[in-house]
Amino acid sequence: MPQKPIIFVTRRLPDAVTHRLTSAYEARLNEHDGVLSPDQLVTGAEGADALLVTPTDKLTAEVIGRLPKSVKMIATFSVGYEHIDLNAAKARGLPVSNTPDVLTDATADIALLLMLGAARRAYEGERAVREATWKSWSTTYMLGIHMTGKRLGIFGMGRIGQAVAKRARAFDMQIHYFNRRRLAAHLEHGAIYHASADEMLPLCDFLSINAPGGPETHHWLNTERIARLPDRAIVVNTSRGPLVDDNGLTAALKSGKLFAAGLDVFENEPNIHPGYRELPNVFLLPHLGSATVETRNAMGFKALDNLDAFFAGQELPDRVV
Ligand code: 8YV
Repeated sequence: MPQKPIIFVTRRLPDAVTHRLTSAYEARLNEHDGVLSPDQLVTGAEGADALLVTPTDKLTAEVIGRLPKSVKMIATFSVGYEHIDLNAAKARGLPVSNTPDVLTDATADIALLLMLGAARRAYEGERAVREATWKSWSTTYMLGIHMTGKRLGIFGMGRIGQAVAKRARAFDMQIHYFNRRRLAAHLEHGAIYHASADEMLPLCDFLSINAPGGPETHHWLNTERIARLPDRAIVVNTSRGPLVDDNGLTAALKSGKLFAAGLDVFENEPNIHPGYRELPNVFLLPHLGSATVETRNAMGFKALDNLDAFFAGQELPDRVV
């Protein structure tokens, strides 16, 4: 029987995924699930035919350059791939796959949770009940901002942005969007396209960030852009933390320029900007966008589909490079 390909798996995977992985491959697992250093990534890859990685693995040009020759493919357990230097992978002839589509709904659900949580003061309310500081019902107690019927701006109208829009339409929101390219008319469902994100910002009672990370969008939401938003706007981010300049956002939440924010992703996770922890008007989640049993299994299976295709000599279904 031919030898099974060796897969170096950098983080622990859901059980169902590990089961399928280990029946098809010789899997080198990270039982402790610790985040691996560049040296550990290189050492762990010794003799492996492919890597199954996650966004906590920083596959810089330097790390990719040091990978052993045995490595022939990289599959990432994520839709985002800004943690992989694609040019370096391409230069080495290493195909890279990701896991689009299967996490779209789960991530869009979290965006809506953040919008409601921020607008309706879910964190403050939860805390008041738990800490018994809630004394009595009153007509003016803990008033939030109405979401139904408001204008929502979506920065990045890819799969997840469109799924956010679909959900927001159920709240009768008027959808505005910025995207590098305008969507085909049948995908817009009435959403209003803006060729300039800066011109869209003054119309956003709510702003949802759904664009990919990377150098092009680094600190996109900065103090100047926040100033363009209407006063008391609400910002949510389910894409990548570095799209937001944390100093600018914390200052705007503190000053009251923004009513609230909802954040599932942060620069330098999990060591987030300490200012957020102090603010009552930010609803915080620990990168749970795709964190459902169904979604994480589907992401793992998709990564395996790509590895299977590669080792069968077929085209990768989700090839990034
Ligand atoms: C994942 C994500 O949970 O897929 C992505 O790009 O950001 C998340 O939803 C995370 O990357 C873990 O693999």
